[in-house]
Formats: sequence, structure tokens, C-alpha cells
Amino acid sequence: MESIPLNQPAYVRNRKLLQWVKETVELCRPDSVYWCDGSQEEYDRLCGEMVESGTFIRLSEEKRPNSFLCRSDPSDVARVEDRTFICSRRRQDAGPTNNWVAPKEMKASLNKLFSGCMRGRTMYVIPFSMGPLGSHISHIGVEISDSPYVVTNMRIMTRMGRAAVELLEEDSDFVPCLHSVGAPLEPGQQDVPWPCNDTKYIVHFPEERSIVSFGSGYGGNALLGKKCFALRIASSMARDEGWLAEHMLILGVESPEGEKDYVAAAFPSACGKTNFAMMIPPDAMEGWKITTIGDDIAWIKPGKDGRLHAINPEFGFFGVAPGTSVKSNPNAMATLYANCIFTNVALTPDGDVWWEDMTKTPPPSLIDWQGKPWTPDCGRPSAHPNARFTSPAHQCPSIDPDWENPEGVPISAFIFGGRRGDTIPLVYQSANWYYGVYLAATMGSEKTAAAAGKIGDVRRDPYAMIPFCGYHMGDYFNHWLQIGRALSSPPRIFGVNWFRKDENGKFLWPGFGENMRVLKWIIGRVHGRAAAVESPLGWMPKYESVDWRGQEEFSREQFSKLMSVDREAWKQELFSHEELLEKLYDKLPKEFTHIRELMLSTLWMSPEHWELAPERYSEQ
Ligand code: O2Y
Ligand code: MN
Repeated sequence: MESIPLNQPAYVRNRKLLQWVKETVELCRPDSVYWCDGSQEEYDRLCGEMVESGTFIRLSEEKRPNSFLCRSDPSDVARVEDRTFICSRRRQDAGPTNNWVAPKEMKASLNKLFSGCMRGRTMYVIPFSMGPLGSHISHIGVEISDSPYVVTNMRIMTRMGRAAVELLEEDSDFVPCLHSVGAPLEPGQQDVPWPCNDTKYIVHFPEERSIVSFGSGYGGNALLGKKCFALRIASSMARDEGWLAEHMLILGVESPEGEKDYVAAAFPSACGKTNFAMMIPPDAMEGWKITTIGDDIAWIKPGKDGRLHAINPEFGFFGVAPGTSVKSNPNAMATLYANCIFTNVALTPDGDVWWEDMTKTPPPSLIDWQGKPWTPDCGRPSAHPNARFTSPAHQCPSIDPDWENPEGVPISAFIFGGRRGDTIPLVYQSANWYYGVYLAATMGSEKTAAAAGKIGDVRRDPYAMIPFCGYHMGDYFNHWLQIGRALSSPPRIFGVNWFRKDENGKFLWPGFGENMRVLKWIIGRVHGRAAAVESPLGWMPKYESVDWRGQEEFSREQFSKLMSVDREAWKQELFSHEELLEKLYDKLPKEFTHIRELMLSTLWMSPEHWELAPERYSEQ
């Protein structure tokens, strides 16, 4: 067999890496091997090559400097959960919420698919650090991919290149992440702009700490540092090593007096996570400031001070474009001014990008995400609903000065939210860590009309981690309980719901920057200065304990509706938790049964015995 030069640079010392690259070359048979150094020159060159090949369109240098549009194959537009596998040795370690195949069987299938899968292509070796280079919370991964789109996106999303691989000593460990679009080229065969394969596998081996992805070039399926490493593999590493890898944004809250707190928050998709991470407080709340550490993932470690300290392991944002506007998220829009890759958005006649709701009035004509002419009356969206921007985090105007602090930032509070039209109040504080773990374990969002059997059907997504936990969710809850036991100053835990509606289906809360009022109460609770009343759910704000400056017309009655705890609805809510909890029964923490029973018994008491009786609430 003809030998393919490995081309390794002299600065690569790691033996396991060199051996793995050699074996992968032998298996995948690429035309050549290229080691990414992460330089600007390399990025510019690869982007230029993709413009030449038709994968990228260069956007207007005036409108969107150094930025590109990419259109994926219409069959390859999102993460594929049904093709995502956790291949732990034992099925029960993956749990009932993950797809599982025995590692040996999966490796046999993958070996067949990967055999010769890179013929006619370059194999890129992409070393990267998740987290600031050299931080004790960070970890190194190396992705091998045959996609230059992956290389350029990984350079924005991670600290990628020579500096990362130089951190690897001869025998250091790293997470190997093997990726192929699964589209080998015959000699002389013309490539397509977005090669991919109808057969897709996104596979995780948690005990080996390795990842293999085949067939897709898109987002979470192909940029393996993100969901695959930073959540699925890292959650399993974190369980073994006593830390947390979470699907959480991290933001800073600064008071007018300069007091600074950090908060981590988990929301299921379509709950405005990126908007919350970059929120701008109302003008009337003068002096309050929000800063951004991260918008999607948090790695959190107990510190010697008895607190939890968090980093954002990522280096960029891979955000949903549709719905992002100067109105909904001015900081995100400012972040996108240059140096971005846009995938599956529309192209304007003057070489810029557009997507649904970016502006109130759509441009009169566009080229849509599939390259077809588009007009506002054509009856289809111009951008794919899961169209994405990849943008450098440091370009975000609200980026926190400590976002690259290798020690992380101390977390004062965890916030868990969902999209619920009824039942769940705007904000409440768990009585303690254990109730908080239960709150987060039972969070959920209303199903979309298409998925719901009946109105108000809820899809439970504990910690927003169902698609991303690399092991059994029951073990995950136990791990959270254990982390809390070991902390002398655990973060306080809160539930929020920005989406409660009135009897006419109108939202009761304006959301966006107004969420700062809720955040201020949360920070007040952390520091023991914000008043609260007790309820069966925990502690809730009084009308007076919320800062209403600039929003004085928001009445006590409106607030009371937003905060009401309906006894019957809550009994149903607690009963409905059973569906998920039963599924995880064999590994469920015993504490959960007690917490649920205690909450039920408090709800059973006559409301006069609650400090927060619903009928008395508005008089408080
Ligand atoms: O569809 C994809 O490949 C991306 S999914 C994604 C991207 C950024 C942040 N979060 C998510 C998610 O699914 O939670
Ligand atoms: Mn996410």
C-alpha cells in the first residue's frame, strides 16, 4: 500500500497523537495530511480555497468584512439526536435517555464506514483547547476531519492550533475526535459544495473518552469540541473527577455600587439563552450592568474557598440566526460585524446576510438559504430555521473582562427555566440545594403544537441536558446532590419562567431586558437583602421587593397573576413528574421521593397555612 506522508511538525511531541494520526491515515486513506497551526494566514487561505471551490461565498467587504456565507446540503441542517450514541461498556451506564450500542459492535460498523472514506481529500489535524490555554479547568482535544469548513469553524469556536498541541507533553492525554463527511472522491471526480453522507453516526465512547462522527458536516455533529466533547464526554469526565460540565450560559451582574456576581443558567432550546447571556438592562435601572462569559456551556469546579468556579470552554458563539435582531439582542448583532461564518442564512443583493426577523421589513428580494430567488410573498422562509452564525466571542460588546480568567469566575446562583404558558411562576427560589436539584431535574417546556398530544403537554428536559448527558440521568442527579454536599458555599438555586400567559393567551411578562428585574431580586436573595415570602415551591418575591423603576405601570394584579401558585395545577404538575422519574427509577436519588411528597403535603394543606396564600398574594 502506498504510504501517505504524516507531515507532522517538529513541535508535536505527543506519542499517542502521532500513533493515532498514523492509524487514521491508514484507515481513511486521505490524499494528504495537514496539521493546523491556527494562524490567521491559514484561516484566510482555507476560506479563500472554499470560495474557489464554491463552498463559501465571500460577503461584502464594506458590509461584513472578512465574513462568509455557506449553504449546507438541505439534508444536513441540524444535530441528529436519533443518530447520536453513547457507547459505554454497559447499557445501564448510558441510561434510557441515550441511544446505546455495545462499543465493539459500534467500532466494527464505524471501521467499515471509515475505511477509505477520505480518499481524494485532505485530512486536517486540528488540535484545540476547550477553555483558556493552560487553565486547570481546561482540556485538550484533537479533531481529525476531512472538512475545511470544520477547520475554520473550530478556529472561531475553540483555541485551536499550535499553542494547543504544544501543551501536550510526550505522554499527556487528550480527547481524540474523529470526523469525516463520508464522501470520498474518485480520481477526477468533481466535489460538491457541501459533501455529506445519508448514513450518519455521532458516537461517544465515555470510558475511552473518544468521539467518532460520520456523515454530517453540520454544527454539533461536526464541530466536535462543542456538544460531543464539552458536554457528552466532559459530563462523564466531570462525574468521575468531581466537577460539572453543564449546558449553561454564564453571565456577570454588576450593581451600581460595583458589587459583582456571576450566575449560570440552563434553559431548553428556544428560550432565549443567548439573549439572556447578553441582556441589556432597562435604562431606568441605572448603573446595573450585565456582562457575558458564555452563551451555551459551562465547566464548573469546586474551589478551595468552598464555592463553585466556572469557565466557558468555548471561544466563540454558534448562535441561531433567525430571530436575532437589534431589538432582541443588540450585543449579538454587534458581535457579528465582521470575521464571521454564516450558515444557511439568506444573501442580500449587496452581499450581506439576512434572516427572518432581523429587520421588521424584509428586503424586497434575496437569495434564500438554498440559493433560490426569494421575495417576501413567496411563502417560505429565506433562512433555514436552524441557520447559524459562528462568531468570535471577544467581539461581543458585553464580553466580561474575566471571560478568559484561567481560574474561572465564582458562581453565586444557578437559574433553571423553561417555556411554560401556565403553572410556573416568574421566579422562585428553592428552599435548599436538594429542592434545587429536584427543580432542575423536573424542568421542561411545553411541546410544540406538532409534538403535543394535548394542550399544555410538557417535554421534561432535566438541566437542559437530556440530549447532552454522556451517562445515566439518574447518576447525573446523584452527582449534583453529591457536589452540593461537599460545598461550604453552594450557589443558591432559582426557577424562572419568562413565558407565562393570561387567560387570553397573552404573555404576562415582557421578557428581554426586563428580566434584569428578576435577576436583581435573585442577586438580592444571594446577599440576603431581598425580601421574600414562603410558598410550597420555596421563596418568592413580594411586589415591593422587585425594582419597578421605568415599569411602574406593571400592577400588583398583573404581578399576582404572574406569581400565582395554583394548588390543583401544582398537584398535577407534581404527579406529571412521575413519567420522567419512573423512566429513571433504578438510579433515581431517594431524596427525590421525599422532596416530592413534602411538596405535595404542603400543597395539600389549606392555603391559609401558606405564608403565600394565592388569594392573599396581591395584598402582601
Ligand atoms: O443544530 C446544531 O448543530 C447546533 S445545536 C446548538 C448550537 C449552539 C448552541 N446550542 C445548541 C443546542 O442544540 O443546544
Ligand atoms: Mn445549546
